[in-house]
Amino acid sequence: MEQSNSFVVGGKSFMAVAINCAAKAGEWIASRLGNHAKLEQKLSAQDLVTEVDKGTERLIRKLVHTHFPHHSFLGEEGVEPGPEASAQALADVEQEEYLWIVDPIDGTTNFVHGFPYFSVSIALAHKGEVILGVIYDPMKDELFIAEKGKGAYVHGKVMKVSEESMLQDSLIATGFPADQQYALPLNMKGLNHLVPKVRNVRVAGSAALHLAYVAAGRLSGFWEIGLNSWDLAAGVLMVKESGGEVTDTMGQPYHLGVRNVVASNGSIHQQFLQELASAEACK
Ligand code: 2AM
Ligand code: CA
Repeated sequence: MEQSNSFVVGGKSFMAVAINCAAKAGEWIASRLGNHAKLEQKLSAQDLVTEVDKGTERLIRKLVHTHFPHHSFLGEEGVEPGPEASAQALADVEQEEYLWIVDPIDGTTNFVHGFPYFSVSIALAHKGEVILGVIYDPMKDELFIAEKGKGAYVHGKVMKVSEESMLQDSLIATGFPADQQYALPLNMKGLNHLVPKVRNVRVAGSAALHLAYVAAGRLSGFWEIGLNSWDLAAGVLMVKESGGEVTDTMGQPYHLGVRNVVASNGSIHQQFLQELASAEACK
């Protein structure tokens, strides 16, 4: 891929470092599948972390700081569980010049159960705007990349969103949030309403990979309530650079603080938002 000179520091481009991080992290994660020693619950039995999540985040942080020692870093495992802590951690660094936003394993529940659908998600934001995203699926050895203004690629092939123009022809995805007070009931309302209106719904367990699949045209759309910046940042850029649309569930533009997201091929976006609104499943 062509690199702009402004993206090159000390000979290594941001994208080269991001890809290197994702590949190394993915290799390490795959080697520990079915072989992780320690499992901890965060907020609930649905909210898990292993020593592999933590080790992978350390690996990525170290590699990023080797090349870019002055860049800021926001990773899931460096933040206390819960939406308030996430919002505060983001607010603390959001306006930094360069901020790496990392989810070392997106889909930890799948990783723990040996269900082969999880990913490494790495984004780079410049003054609050995402300029680069890399998502790596180590089980399929699939690398999805996007650079702002330069398109999105899976293994070197240009990605393009799907062409469905009606919800009834659409395959969409969502996730069941761990937060059972607020996020889960809202998502269930949307799910109940949407299932009969779309071709089908998939709930595969990694928000980042769902977004990469929307970008690749394998899913027509995705929505979920209660996500964090590290689940979304890389995948959102990917969807946009593949010709799709991303907003919050109220139809407002995406920014790093968005937790309730709707991503689609663009053609179904308004209908998707309208159905969520009529289900009162937006907020
Ligand atoms: P994770 O595996 O990195 O935690 C599945 O619905 C999606 O929700 C996954 O991307 C998962 O990311 C994320 N997720 C799981 N627990 C969560 C929590 N407590 N808060 C926010 N997102 C969560
Ligand atoms: Ca994670």
